[in-house]
Amino acid sequence: MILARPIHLDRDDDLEPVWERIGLAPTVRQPLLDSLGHGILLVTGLGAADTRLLREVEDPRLTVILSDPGRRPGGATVSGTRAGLEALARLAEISGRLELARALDAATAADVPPDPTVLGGRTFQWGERTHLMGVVNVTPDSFSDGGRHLEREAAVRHALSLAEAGADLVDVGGESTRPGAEQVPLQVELDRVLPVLEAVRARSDVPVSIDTRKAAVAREALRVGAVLVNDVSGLGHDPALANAVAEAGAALALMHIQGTPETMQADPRYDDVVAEVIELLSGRIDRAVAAGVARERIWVDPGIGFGKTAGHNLFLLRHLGELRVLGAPVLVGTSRKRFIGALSGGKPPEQRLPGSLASIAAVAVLQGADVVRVHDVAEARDALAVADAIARAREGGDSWGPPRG
Ligand code: HH2
Repeated sequence: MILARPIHLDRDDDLEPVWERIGLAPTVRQPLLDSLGHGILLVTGLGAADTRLLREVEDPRLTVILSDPGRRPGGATVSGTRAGLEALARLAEISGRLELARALDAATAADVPPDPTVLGGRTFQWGERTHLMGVVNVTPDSFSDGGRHLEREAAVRHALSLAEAGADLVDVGGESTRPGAEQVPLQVELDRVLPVLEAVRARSDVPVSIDTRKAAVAREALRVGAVLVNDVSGLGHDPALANAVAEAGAALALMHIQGTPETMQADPRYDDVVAEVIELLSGRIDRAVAAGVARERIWVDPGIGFGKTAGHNLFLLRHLGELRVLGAPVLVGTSRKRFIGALSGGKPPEQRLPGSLASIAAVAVLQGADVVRVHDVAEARDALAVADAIARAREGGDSWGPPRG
């Protein structure tokens, strides 16, 4: 697969207010943006014809650096103005290099927020702030809160309190997917989650997602009012899950995992973890769409801790924005995970809140995530309010001195 990833992509909204501040007319600003907006793309998976096309580029707006000639598949970095990168995509298109053209288009559009997702009565408008998915584990053995909400009323009360604290949606799960966890029989999982879903739907209008790998659980959960299926196997466990989502017109979160929860932490290995996560998710999006799921209702998740070392997790979080080439909202779950305990001196799950908040603030400032999946919604809400405000503080106003005129 040819993959073009933005290593760096200037955001137009950094430059606009500066130019407004110095009094440049809008008609002058746009051509300037086209000539100055700058990007560096990493392009991998190139065939011989794609490499040839890139070698022959003679555009003064672009610098192309190609991998060693003998390397297959080939790679390149392409840097230059936005207008130059867009012109290269058109050149690839008219030269019949359609996969390269599509990859370049996806990379240059990576800073455009995906279309909004409507879930239940709520519209999730991407790009404006980081949204919160609150975790409700109806399990005896989840790694951080196993057994606390196994009883139906405790789980329902917990879900309602997360909604009250500001969760944009709550994610109900009846099977732990912690490293080494064994599968839960279908009927046990159904008995855990269905009564909770029904009660939450009856007592709140918060959208509810079902965290399951099983099509039969997804189907029943959607029937009683869940609006999104969160599949940590990314359709790798039960392909019929996509049909259940399609039939209900529901939304689908596809997570990346290497291996299965039983085995995933044995010896996770990647040559290029970001590329491999993007490529697998891209294939799974196609699989979901082929089964009838609406493309604009699919979210993606890199699967932090699912077949990854601490180093893989950190690198993925630092480069999370590159998942934007998939054109889908990005969901990420770091809350209380093992790498956070390790980084904070070996703390157990119940002492990982400060580290968890730091991780969501970091991804919010880097603007890599649209939704973060957390156990501690009230605390996360405050952390994100601050981090999102810092990330978006580019409106001009006092920042650029006293108003003109
Ligand atoms: N992490 C867990 C479970 N589901 N879903 C998505 N989309 N992304 C994640 O990172 C993710 C997830 C693991 O956390 P938790 O539910 O608290 O633990 P357990 O699997 O032990 O129940």
